[in-house]
Amino acid sequence: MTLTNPKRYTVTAALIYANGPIHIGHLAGCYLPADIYVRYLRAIGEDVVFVSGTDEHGVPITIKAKKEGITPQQVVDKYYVQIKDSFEQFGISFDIYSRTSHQAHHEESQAFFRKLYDKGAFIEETTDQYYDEKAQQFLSDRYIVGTCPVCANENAYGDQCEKCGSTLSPLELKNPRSVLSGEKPVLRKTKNWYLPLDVMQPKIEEFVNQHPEWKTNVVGQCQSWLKQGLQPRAMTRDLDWGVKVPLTDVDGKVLYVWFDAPIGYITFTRELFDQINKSNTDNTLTNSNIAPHLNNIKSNNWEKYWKDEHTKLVHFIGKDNIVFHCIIFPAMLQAEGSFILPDNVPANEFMNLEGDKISTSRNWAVWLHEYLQEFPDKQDVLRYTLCANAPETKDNDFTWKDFQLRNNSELVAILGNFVNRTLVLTQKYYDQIVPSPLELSHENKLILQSIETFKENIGQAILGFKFRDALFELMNLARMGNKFLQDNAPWKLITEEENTDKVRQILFVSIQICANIAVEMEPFMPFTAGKLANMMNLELHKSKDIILLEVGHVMAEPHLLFDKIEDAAIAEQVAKLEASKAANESANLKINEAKPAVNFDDFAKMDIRVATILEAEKVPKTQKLLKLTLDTGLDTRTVVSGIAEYYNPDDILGKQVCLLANLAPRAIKGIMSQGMILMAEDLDGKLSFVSPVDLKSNGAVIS
Ligand code: B3M
Ligand code: ZN
Repeated sequence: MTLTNPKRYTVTAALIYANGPIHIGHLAGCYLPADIYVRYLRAIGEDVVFVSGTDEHGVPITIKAKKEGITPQQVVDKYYVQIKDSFEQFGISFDIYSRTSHQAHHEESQAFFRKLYDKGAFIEETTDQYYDEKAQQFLSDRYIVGTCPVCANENAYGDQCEKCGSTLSPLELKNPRSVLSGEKPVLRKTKNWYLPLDVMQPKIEEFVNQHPEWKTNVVGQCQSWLKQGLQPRAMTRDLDWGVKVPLTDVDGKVLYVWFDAPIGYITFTRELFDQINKSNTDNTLTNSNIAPHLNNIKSNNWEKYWKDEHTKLVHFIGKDNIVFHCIIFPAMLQAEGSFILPDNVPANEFMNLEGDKISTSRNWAVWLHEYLQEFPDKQDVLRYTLCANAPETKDNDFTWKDFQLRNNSELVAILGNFVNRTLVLTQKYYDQIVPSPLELSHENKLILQSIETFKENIGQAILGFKFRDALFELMNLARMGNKFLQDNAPWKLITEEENTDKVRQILFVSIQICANIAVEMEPFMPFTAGKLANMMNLELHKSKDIILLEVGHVMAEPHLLFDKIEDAAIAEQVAKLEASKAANESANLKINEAKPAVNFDDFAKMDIRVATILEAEKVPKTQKLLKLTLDTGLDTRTVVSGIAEYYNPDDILGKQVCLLANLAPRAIKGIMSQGMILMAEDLDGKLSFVSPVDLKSNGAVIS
């Protein structure tokens, strides 16, 4: 049962770990749909706060710090700024973008924990946990990897298998190893505080069952969890990075990151209101992490947004966060008792890239900060492509070809073309002034009325979290406009005196379609909407009705809304991805292990000398072998060498090489080989000669 006619909305977007930059998968999965939803709510005048920030605790942060040889604080400081800036430039319109490392958040989540503790909501348990003796540290969550008991993926994490999506606990992993040292961990006893989700299950189930309207993928995951039966889950960890457990006599323990992170939504809402209220008294908005849309924040009390049952709480997340937002966080909220529960959790599936899973470690991603540099002023093209192709019901694929196609044959050819023709013709015939249609024909009236239907369809789809459908409907409005212009061809009619009335009507109607496109496109493509509104001298004011520009309204100079993206720009992006694939492949090659030490006498037994290749020919019926005749300084001799795949016989004549001259002779394919040419073997197995630099005498000894 969804809240009908909510009084206000609290919309959150997942608190991403501050351990790396944002990529298109994050945008498509969570941030773009959230932003479209919120922008639409604002446009229709709703009371809404839009809250997000970075998750700065948890093992992913500390692992990144170890890898880079810096402190966790340095990691989160670096990425918070980068992430916040890219979101801002991409037009994600948070009212606040904050951080879980703020003192206020530590206090908020400690108070939350304390309240549950005092109510007796936790069970205290001493259990065996994996411990890395070398690193002297308990291993929770992502500090431990091993084989997934469900799908046999060898690199499953202690909390989750990314291959099959199973949620795990470290003790379930087969062949566990420590991420810190690679060693097999041992078991040690430690005390932690658990939420008895098994006992809490009936209430959680009741809550989930109240929401059959949630997206199928979300309901599906919840039901499969509930069916398996919930297990008690530890809400504390033996770690030194995070929010300290607010109890006496507990050292080296912090709150589980999934306990404190969702409380961040609450902390940040409070922080937003603290700052707004403060600025009302001293007239300054000092903190750069807030950009409140004050017209749409109609109360000055944060509690209205978290404790009033007429508030609709919506969490936008990616599918890997479903259980935490639909089961664990609601269970925490139920146990606490004073907060509302989420009304909807519209989780998307994953966006892949060029047929392959997006991966930070393999650098297989389109990074937002790079995109913004390489395609400045094209935020909306990416917003459009990601929304048109959003992974709403299943995983989807982003390709650069599709990006180009969507820009060139949809944005440029349909939307841009329609708007441009309308505005350029109006400029040409009527000096940018909305012409009087006199009396509108029946057909024209119908067209104007149909705008209302488009508008309604778009709104319904957005409120139902069907953003692809909504965008498609917006494009249909542009398609209708294009067809209307094409069918009526005002550029032909204008030459005939008796048809000038018709031309005025056609352009009057087209202008109205353009104006409504500007309004309707704002949630999806806010930059272009702003550009179009400027060109039409139009304020994108809040209105539930369609807008009609008055006769005589003067518009500004028209410019192109979109331009074509050329093949070269796309080829550059594809080449960049190919380079990262190649880099990965070579990084995956393994260096051979070191051999045991030898003493000098062992080495001195080898008679290694410089020799020159006099003749070379392929050994018949073999792929790999060359028969070489060598001048060794001592003699002229034959050596068979497995290098035919790497060298042409003709190319190596006269080449100096190094020869192990006293290797016992042996017959290879019927040829007596007297020694062995030294070769360097590259990591990919490719062989190349080891040759003396500059030396010319055969028989020179290598020692
Ligand atoms: N930081 C996981 C993630 O970045 C986690 C989300 C928290 S939302 C409260 O995907
Ligand atoms: Zn698995």
